[in-house]
Amino acid sequence: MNSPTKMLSLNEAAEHLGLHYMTVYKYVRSGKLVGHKNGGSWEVSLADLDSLSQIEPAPAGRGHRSLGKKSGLFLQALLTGDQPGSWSIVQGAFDVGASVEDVICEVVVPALRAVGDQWAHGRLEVYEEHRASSIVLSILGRMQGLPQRRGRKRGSVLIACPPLETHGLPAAMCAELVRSRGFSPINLGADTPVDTIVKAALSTNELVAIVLSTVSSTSEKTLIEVVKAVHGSLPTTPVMIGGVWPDLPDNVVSINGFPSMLNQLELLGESQ
Ligand code: B12
Repeated sequence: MNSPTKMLSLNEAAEHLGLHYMTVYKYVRSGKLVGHKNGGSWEVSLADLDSLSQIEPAPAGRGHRSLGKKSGLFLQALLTGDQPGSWSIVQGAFDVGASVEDVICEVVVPALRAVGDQWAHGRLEVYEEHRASSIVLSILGRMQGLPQRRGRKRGSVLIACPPLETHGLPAAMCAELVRSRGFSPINLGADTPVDTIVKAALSTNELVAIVLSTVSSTSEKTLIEVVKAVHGSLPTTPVMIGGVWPDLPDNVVSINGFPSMLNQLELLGESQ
């Protein structure tokens, strides 16, 4: 005999998914989740909840198989502007042993890419993308309060977006990744003038490297200008640039992906 379908109230469903009540309510109102009226209240079936949380399957990843599922939930929370729910998904990932790197690379970045794709296909309003970005920024801020790696500090990493690059989020992600490995990040953020990057580098003690933060639309010409200016004043300081750019000078370390950035920094940290 089939066991009867277990029904949950929206509060119970929100707790089950680690989301805010309003997020689950919006799922029901928008038809994303089938709701059933029981008296005056909505209920949803546990089976439907479990299939909802399997949307957005895991990217090929290392270890934490549940993180792809969390990325899907995180995306839904971002899209509904559910800040507490977004943090509770991230917190849940830390609770099952995920690292800052796992969370950023396997939960946050795939969700942001999906936000970008949905915006590009006209399925998201600009305000929804801005709201999602500001939630991610607040989450990265909360990560600063996590217990820090013990042991001696491993030097500083200067992070900046080149002039005109307004996508500051990857730079903020770099800062938390670098911090999680025991380096001290100095993040100058979006659209940083070239001479400011050079001045900041000259005044930083124990500078291990400069990371120029990019997205796919960053101007390569501007990146080259920054590299020239930095190497004019600090010829031996390693400059790392995120992404694959065909025309960069040979003395630049090209880093394809955050794990590659961390590996390169580990090598530089050891050689100092
Ligand atoms: C959030 C966001 C915004 C926010 C920025 C908030 C902030 N403070 O950063 C807002 C809403 C403001 C915004 C604005 C714009 N955005 Co926007 N944005 C995004 C979004 C959704 C996420 C960016 C992000 O943080 N990604 C996380 C990074 C880590 O992932 P990634 O970019 O996919 O990966 C690259 C990097 O990882 C890099 N990389 C590789 N290795 C390494 C290593 C390191 C260390 C680093 C740092 C990087 C790196 O290479 C990867 C591939 O290129 C992306 C979508 C996306 N796919 O990313 C669009 C996206 C970058 N934006 C885009 C566009 C077009 C814009 C606007 C021009 C839109 C407009 N017409 O107004 C404006 C820019 C205005 C301006 N004057 O500059 C496009 C760029 C398309 C292109 N190639 O030309 C994207 C890809 C969206 C899309 N699918 O079309 N955006």
